[in-house]
Amino acid sequence: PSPTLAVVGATGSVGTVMLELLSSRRNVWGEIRLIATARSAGKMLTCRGEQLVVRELTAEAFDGVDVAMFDVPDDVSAQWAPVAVARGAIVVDNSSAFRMDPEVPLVVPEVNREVAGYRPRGIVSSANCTTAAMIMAVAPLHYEYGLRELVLASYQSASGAGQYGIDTLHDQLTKVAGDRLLGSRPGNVRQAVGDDLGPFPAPLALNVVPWSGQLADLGWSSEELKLRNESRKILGIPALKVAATCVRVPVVTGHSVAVHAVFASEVTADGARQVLRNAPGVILVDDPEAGEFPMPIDAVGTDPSWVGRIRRAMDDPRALSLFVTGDNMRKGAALNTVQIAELIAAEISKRGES
Ligand code: 11C
Repeated sequence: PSPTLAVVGATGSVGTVMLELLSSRRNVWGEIRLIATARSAGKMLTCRGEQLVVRELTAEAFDGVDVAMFDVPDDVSAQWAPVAVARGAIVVDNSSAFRMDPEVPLVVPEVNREVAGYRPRGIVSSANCTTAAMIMAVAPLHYEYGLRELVLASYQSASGAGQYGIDTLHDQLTKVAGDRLLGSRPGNVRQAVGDDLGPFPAPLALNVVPWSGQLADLGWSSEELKLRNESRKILGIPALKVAATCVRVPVVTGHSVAVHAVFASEVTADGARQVLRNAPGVILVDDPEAGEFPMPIDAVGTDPSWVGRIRRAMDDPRALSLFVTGDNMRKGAALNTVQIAELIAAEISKRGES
């Protein structure tokens, strides 16, 4: 029999994309069970053309489940993933709760699928959305040239902060539309937007906000440290030098990263383009003359990381600058999690055959 899948957090914005993907990808699952907190239990959602009722998150909900995908806040994952494992499920978790646990593999299948099988805690973590988009482009370049250092600046969309983030951005855009003086006088955007900043620390409409996540050590944000720690773990370079600045921009969906990567050996822009043309899950969009750049408005709703603006550094023959954009709800979240779950489904099915 095909394995049973649970989707925990099925009613959230990433959960919604998970159900779309499960409806459109090759069907490897038997039963699909939708699970959410008590507030959403009882709702009906469509998956694979079937109407399914959302069950409440309880220990019993995991009975008979082979693989459970979690997209819930960190504290909910921390509490409930071990419960699902105790009930016999393998958990694929998209929160940051377990990503840096040495006994939990952190997986981006195109890059390090081989580590997904070693999971002593029964949990596999899916990478942070900004890391996932960026690493898809950087990993193949690392295998070719030997990565030494990353300097990153992110341009993260509102949907990284969930439906609340999307709603907040749209509400603010409505408030600022039409007034042509907004943005040309100090404070007038803040005044027009008002006090409702949603999940962001400042108005996002007509602005960029150099902040995402929580305050961590020495002024770094948690999101910036995730980029550093997760890149090191996924690429298996524990001492990789990484300096990241994470910035929220008024984009609905699609996280972008400006990457400056320093390698052990000399690089060429054409060589890098060739590597990326052949890389799985990457689309090369690099023709500035024709106005073709990787941009969130084009990448939204697609699976790959879009890469372009590839240049060799003027002052260092071992360094490349490039720009990456990906749909943070897909490769950055739902898609990567579904891909990992599919790897495990294949493992289970193979075991069943032997
Ligand atoms: C954001 N990247 O854009 C965050 C959201 O570690 O999975 C995802 C947080 C995470 O706000």
